[in-house]
Amino acid sequence: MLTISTDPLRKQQHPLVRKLADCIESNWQRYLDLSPYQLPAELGYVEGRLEGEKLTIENRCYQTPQFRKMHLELAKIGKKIDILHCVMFPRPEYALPIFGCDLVAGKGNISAAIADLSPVNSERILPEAYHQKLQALPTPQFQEHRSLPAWADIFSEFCLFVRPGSLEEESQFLSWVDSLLQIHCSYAANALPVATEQQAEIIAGQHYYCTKQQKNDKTRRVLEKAFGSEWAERYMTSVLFDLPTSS
Ligand code: 18B
Repeated sequence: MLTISTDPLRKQQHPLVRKLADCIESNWQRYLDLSPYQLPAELGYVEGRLEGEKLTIENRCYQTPQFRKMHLELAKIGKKIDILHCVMFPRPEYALPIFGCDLVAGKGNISAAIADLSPVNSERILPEAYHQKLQALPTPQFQEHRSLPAWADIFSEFCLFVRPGSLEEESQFLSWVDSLLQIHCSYAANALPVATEQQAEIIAGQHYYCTKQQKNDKTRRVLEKAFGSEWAERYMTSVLFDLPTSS
């Protein structure tokens, strides 16, 4: 078993970012058989400067028999902003949705908290087992839901995009993500590979997902300001949302 050690950046981050990172990793450890995943050299830990503030990025990346890449990224902009980004990309041999989560915490408050299990088959529907389990969960209650930008047609009907306004809402977001991960990781651990003919459809669905995520200007702008536009482009297409290839 691969043991996950805690990293230094996490200790300095917003409590919800920290708890969410711990929650993600404990679900990974509990249900899946992790091995390391090599990110492109020199992109594991990155430092830059953004408007006089230091931008630090720390990446953790694993793979398993079912997932080609499980990426957890923590970023910090000076004392101002903490970001958690996480995506689990299934291997094309498995008809599994993509788990994705992004949390942007400003000074004192969380400005954006989003989590989803996004279907990537041509019908764009989740497996029936997911549907049933997600529907049975208590609906989380938030004062402020945020509306999705135009590129975000990749998300499922269960996508949660909110601005948590209290500790109570923060813990509701955390337990919602914990439930998504339990459903997803336990199902994935027992999933069987699909027929070879179906893999092209899965690859196309993941391509579509990545191409859309690469259109997130808010993410791009943060990276561009600190590292320049070429670097941002390379980072978004090779670390955050790299396209799958057939195996
Ligand atoms: N993202 N996010 O991951 N993004 O990566 N994120 C923001 O309050 C970063 C994902 C998503 O309203 C914002 O408006 C940086 C995944 C959506 O137009 C900032 C990194 C998902 C929005 C960042 C990062 C995802 C959003 C603005 C690399 C979903 C709203 C915060 C570490 C599964 C977009 C705000 C909009 C917002 C930044 C979604 C600053 C730098 C996996 C939908």
